[in-house]
Amino acid sequence: MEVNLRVTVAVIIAAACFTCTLIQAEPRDEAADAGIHIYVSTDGADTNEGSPASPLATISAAQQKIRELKKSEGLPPGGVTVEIHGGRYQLDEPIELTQADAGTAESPITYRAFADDMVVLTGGRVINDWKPVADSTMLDRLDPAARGKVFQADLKSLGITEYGDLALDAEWALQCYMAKAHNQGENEKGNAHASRDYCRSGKTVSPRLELFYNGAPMQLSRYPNQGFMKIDQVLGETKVEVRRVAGCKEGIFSYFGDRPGRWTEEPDAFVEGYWFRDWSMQIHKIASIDPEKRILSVEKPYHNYSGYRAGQWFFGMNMLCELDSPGEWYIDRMAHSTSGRLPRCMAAWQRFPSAGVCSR
Ligand SMILES: [Ca+2]
Repeated sequence: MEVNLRVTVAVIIAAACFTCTLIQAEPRDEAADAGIHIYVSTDGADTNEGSPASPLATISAAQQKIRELKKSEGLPPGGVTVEIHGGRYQLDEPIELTQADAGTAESPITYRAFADDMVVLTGGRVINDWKPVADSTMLDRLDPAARGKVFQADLKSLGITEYGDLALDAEWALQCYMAKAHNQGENEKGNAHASRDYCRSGKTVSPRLELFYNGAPMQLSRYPNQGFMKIDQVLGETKVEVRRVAGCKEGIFSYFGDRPGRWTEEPDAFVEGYWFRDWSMQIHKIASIDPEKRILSVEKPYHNYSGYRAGQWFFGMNMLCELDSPGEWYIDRMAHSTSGRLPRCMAAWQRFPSAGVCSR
């Protein structure tokens, strides 16, 4: 969204890949009642001393305070307990506890919710600033039935600048990442080259965005709204045969019907499908569509489990033109590229009365 085109928004949202809730363990740890207590509150400030009347604002500040204590005076008998008051703590980065944060049997370090408070740690963002879609280029792309009912939000203004890759197998990337973290090396199993490459790159798990409202995930816009389309014929050059079932390696195929003809102006469209086996799913970005010949090609990496075969199932996703039912949403990531066509935004059907949360 370097472009100053005020598009925006829509809907609700959001998400929260990295959200957890802290509750008081039962029975209460009596040992943790001894020693030093540091208090954290959403009403606090990191310049405060961390006392009940002057709490810190972040868990990271408490962590730093404990590290400094260990280096200066050392941990006291009974250790240190971080008492976190109830509320929603939005994290820009993960909280990492290392050996530097360890206590001892005599002086343990404990992080816990204060009393019976509900503490939520989240990487998600609340989106309150929804505006009706008014940009003509966006309105033209919307299904007539959806015009006037879709709202948009400017993500950059919310500090959300990472949009992830829908084609990345996030679950596999997570498994890779965890295996590396535990010095188990790389597991070559899996069905997505992109995920392996991502894992090898040393990055963390895909920050793919999701949108939640009232704790429920919203549906990324799709067609059909239920069920699937089907591959008519596969057209790749490299033929494959798996247990007497024929297909091809390349993601090039013809389809039934005319619907994909609407998708040609969508800048960030994907298809999700079970391309060869009904239990092996993969998401691809659409590379091209020939509406006259009814041929669709996907971007590499192609499906790594056998390829593609006639009669298999798929559906289109993340297209503004297919945002045509309540609860669907769409993300425009194109301003992230050099084209800078539109501000990065989310759009969704229906204005929600309260905030949504967008994961990052
Ligand atoms: Ca739809």
